[in-house]
Amino acid sequence: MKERIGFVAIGQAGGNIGRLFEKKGFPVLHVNTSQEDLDTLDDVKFIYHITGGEGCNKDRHKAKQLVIDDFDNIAQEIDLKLNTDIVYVIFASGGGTGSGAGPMLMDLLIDEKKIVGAITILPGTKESIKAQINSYECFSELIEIQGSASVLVLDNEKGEKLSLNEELVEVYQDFIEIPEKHKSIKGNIDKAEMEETMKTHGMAVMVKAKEAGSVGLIKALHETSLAPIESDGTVKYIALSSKGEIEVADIEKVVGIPLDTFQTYNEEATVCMISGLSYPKTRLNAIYQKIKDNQDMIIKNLKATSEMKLNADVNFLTGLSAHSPKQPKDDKPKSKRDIMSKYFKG
Ligand SMILES: Nc1nc2c(ncn2[C@@H]2O[C@H](COP(=O)(O)OP(=O)(O)OP(=O)(O)O)[C@@H](O)[C@H]2O)c(=O)[nH]1
Ligand SMILES: [Mg+2]
Repeated sequence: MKERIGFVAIGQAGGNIGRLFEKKGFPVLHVNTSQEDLDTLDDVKFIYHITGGEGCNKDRHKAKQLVIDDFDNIAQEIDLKLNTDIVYVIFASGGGTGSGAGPMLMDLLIDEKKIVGAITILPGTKESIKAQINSYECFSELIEIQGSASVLVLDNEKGEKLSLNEELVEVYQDFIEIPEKHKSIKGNIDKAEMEETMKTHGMAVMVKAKEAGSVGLIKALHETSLAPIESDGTVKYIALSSKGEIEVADIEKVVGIPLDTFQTYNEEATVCMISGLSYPKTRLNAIYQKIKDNQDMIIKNLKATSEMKLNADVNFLTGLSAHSPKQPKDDKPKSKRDIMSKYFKG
């Protein structure tokens, strides 16, 4: 399965996670606006420095503009380096480069008929207001991308960043290996079922439980370092290799009733992917609330250095960016221009 899945790792966090996937044997293209950040990835194979980029210092607009201006080269690089069925774009939502470039790049690649999922990261609750604002804006774009495949959301509130990276890549790798490694007369999961689960739109979780049976899996779902599953019952597929007997009905009580369940068995650990979930509303609402709670202070501080006004709601700081967007050039196909324009609304 590994050769069927490629990763575009954007920004610092994307790079850190991408490098781990590369070590596991997946094809990875590392993209950044900052040459300095790319220089920290001295052991990776494919690197692309976005033309004209000098880092984005948490400015999502800057990243978007750079992607617009260099999209043809980025797309060409992805075609050359990642000849895979599915592409996952990896980016933190709280920074500038990955957060700004990630959703728009996904949208543009989907327009090229690619199957595109994402691995993204929520900032910890104690991170800066700027990180929270970027994250909220990033998710508001991500949620609008109707044609995307599964989106895994790491939650930095759940632990130390680098350990979270390791954990995610390990469970991802274990999941991908199910068709090759786990075979049972009681049932198998084939590659088509794996792909169906991964290509499904919406948030997804992947967990691993050493403890056998339903109890182990339910505990893993509660303790996951991915964003928590909403209790609204939205779910499409469960793909599961169980250690011991797992009653799907027990899992349905936690995640809702899926359209289909693919199940096989093994003796080491339960590995499970659940896809077609809704986005982490509760967590995103808390981010929104934190921004709102601090809005007066932000406005006051920004007014002290800028005469411009703060826009309401989602595009919290639009207009205060030092970089007002240039419209995409006319030489791009209309669908691309429409997508690009969408990311500069507000
Ligand atoms: N889980 C995890 N989170 C990370 C890692 N590195 C940074 N972060 C988080 O990612 C956010 C910052 O994003 P970065 O990836 O550093 O930013 P960037 O995309 O390089 O963008 P700029 O440097 O602002 O241009 C913050 O919320 C950090 O906590 C990492 O390796 N793992
Ligand atoms: Mg960076």
